[in-house]
This record gives sequence, structure tokens and C-alpha cells, in this order.
Amino acid sequence: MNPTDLDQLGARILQMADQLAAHSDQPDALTVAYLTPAHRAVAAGLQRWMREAGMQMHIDAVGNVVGRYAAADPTAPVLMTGSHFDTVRNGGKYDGRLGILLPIAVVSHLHARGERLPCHLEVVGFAEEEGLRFRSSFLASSALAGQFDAQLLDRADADGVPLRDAMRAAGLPATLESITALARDPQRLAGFIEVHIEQGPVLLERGLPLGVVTSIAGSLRMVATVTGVAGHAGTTPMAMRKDAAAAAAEMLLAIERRCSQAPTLVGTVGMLGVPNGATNVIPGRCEFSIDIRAGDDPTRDAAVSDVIAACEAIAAQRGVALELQRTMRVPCAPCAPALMDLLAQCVARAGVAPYRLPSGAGHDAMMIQRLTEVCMLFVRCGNGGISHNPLETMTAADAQLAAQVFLDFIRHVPGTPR
Ligand code: HGY
Ligand code: MN
Ligand code: MN
Repeated sequence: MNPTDLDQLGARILQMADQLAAHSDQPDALTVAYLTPAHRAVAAGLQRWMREAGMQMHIDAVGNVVGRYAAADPTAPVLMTGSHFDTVRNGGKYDGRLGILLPIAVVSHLHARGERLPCHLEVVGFAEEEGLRFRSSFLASSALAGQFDAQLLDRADADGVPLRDAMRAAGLPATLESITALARDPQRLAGFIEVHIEQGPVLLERGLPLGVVTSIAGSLRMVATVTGVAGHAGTTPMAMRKDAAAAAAEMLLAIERRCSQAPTLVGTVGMLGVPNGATNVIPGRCEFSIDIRAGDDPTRDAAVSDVIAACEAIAAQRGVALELQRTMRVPCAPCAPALMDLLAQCVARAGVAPYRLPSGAGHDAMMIQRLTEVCMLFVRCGNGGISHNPLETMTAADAQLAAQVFLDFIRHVPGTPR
């Protein structure tokens, strides 16, 4: 049994995911934030596997691990693929990583056979997508799309370390010039395909191992700061309080109510805290995050306006101050019809009924879609479709089918720039 044999690719992919999951910022959970020691160890593992698969590889100026499997024709266009290898806190081991490891396994199979493709295949391990350390989702893919936000270089993490210093400590140039130089020339690209776990229950409920993504939901994120008056928990009558946490709780329920009003609309308060709080002190300040998404921008933007109005009304009624700072706005990204159709044909050739579905999760593909045409192949998630959770799981059999479909797709992508 050779790991580069076609029928071994699924098992090989899961084995590599297990090996990467051994690196974490935390001893008791899988957390890999941008440019931490665990993050650099994962990057080194990806580099090693890319080299063994016969790719030329390098680490670029934002820490992406970039592998290239050259076409026979030097003038061929470049087909990009990849996903991210950073994680959320206490995350799963397939989110992002599947989209890097699967192409590496497939290239190792091609390399073993001495087969070349109609396009140069560029496999990108994106170094940062989740935004955990610097609240900077899609940092790595934005650099390749020529959309890097220069202000990020001065943004500090929870320990006060600016991004620029974290990059320098990781041996990266940490200059804006070196980052803007990463922008890809769309004229050289034949497109982008991302393989990702679905992170939801749809394929599982339909008994399907694979799905073709139609569009990727765009999200708008804000940080809310509610300022009331700290006071004695025992002596301050309830009617005289300006309780920042109680106001935030009412705002959270208003967000939940408004974001329950449309099928693809979702709203989440993932972080909420009382800085320097104490049991016997009425919260004078409360901070929370807001993430609102929908299958189309108008639905999402209408909900954002209503949420802002509702929170401002609650603040006025309770006599507290509210500051809302927008931290991200990524428009919905449609997948390219021609690439979706080709991918659906490859799925059908693998004996799976092609099923098309939208993505509620954000992906690097939505940033690369600003550069070239994109498509996504979803792979079934087990455990009820749970993700951003250590219970995230998938099967080797589904990874095997996805690898066969991916191989079929990269053999047939028209070698013409899109
Ligand atoms: O938030 C998302 O949808 C992605 O997992 N970063
Ligand atoms: Mn994720
Ligand atoms: Mn992901």
C-alpha cells in the first residue's frame, strides 16, 4: 500500500490532518493562531509534504505556504487552489486544512505517475483566515487578491504585539511593499477551487458525500462597546442603574430576533465581556462582537441597519452610551457558473448525484473571487454537521471521493485565463 496510490488518498489526507492537529497553542485543545510557534510548526509540515509531492514551494511575505506543481507547458496559466491552516479557538482539524492536504495528496499521486496538468497548479496554505489573533479575517488571501489593508500592520493582538512585530518575529519582511508584491496577475489565472468541509448538516441530512457551492455568504462584523455607570451591587436600587451588561443582553436578544426573520440570515454574538468586572459591582462597561450574514448583501445590510437602530434605541432608553465599530465587511461571493458546471460533471463522474448549495460560512475563495473565477467543493461533515468545535469530523471515504473529483477537475480545467 503506497500513500500516493489513488485509492489511498482519502486515508492519507486524514492521517496528515491528524499529524497537523498535534500542533496547538493550547495543550488541551486545537487552537492555532496566526504566526504562533504552533502555526509555524504546521507551516513546516505543509512545506515538507509539498516538497515530497514534487512541488516547488516557499513561504511568502504573509506566511502563506505556497506550492507549485508545474505544467508541461511553461506558458500554461495557473490554476490556484488551497485553504487556510489557522484555526478558531478549540476548533476542528479539518476546517481549512482539508483544502490544503487534499491537493497535496493528489499532486503526490500525479508526481508518482510523472503526470503533468494543463495548468500550473498553485496550492496555497493560507496563513490566516479566521482572524483569531488580530481580528483580521482573510488577511492572507487578501494579500494575494491585492486587497491587503495596510492599517492591519499596526493592529495589536491581546498581548499588545503589533502585527508588524509578529511578522518580523516569524522571520517575515513585515513591509507593506513585500505584501503588496504578492498580488496575483488575474491574466495568468485559470481560476481557483477550494475544497472545504461543509461545516453544516445539509449534505449529511441528504446522504450526500459532496456538494457544489453556488455562493458564499458575505458577513459584516462589528464590535459594540456599551458604557453605563459602575456602582454598588448592594446599595443601588434597580430603577437607578445604568447597567451596561443588562443593556448588552437586551441588545443581544434584539439581534437574535431580527436575524431570525429571513431564511439565509444569521446573527451571532460570539464574544461578550465585562472588562475588569466584579461580582459586587454593577457593570459600567460591556463589550461584545456582532457577526451578521446572509445569502445576499441586501438582506444582510437591511438587517444590519435594523440591528443598529434597535441597539441605539435600547441604549437611549436605558441611559447608556453605545459605540459600534465596524471591523469587517465582505460582500457575498458568487461561484463561477462554468467552473460549477465542470465541478458538477466531475462529481457525477465519481458516481455522486451533483447537489448545489450556498455556503453560510466564509472562505478564502470569497477573497480570491475578487481576482479570478472561483468554485468550491464541499465535503460532508459528520456529527450533525458541527464545526468550529473539536467534534468536527469527516470520513476517509468522503475524502477519497473528494480527491478523485478534484483530480478529475484539475485535469479538465480549460487552460485559459478567466
Ligand atoms: O467565520 C467563518 O465563516 C469562517 O469560518 N472564517
Ligand atoms: Mn472556520
Ligand atoms: Mn474554514
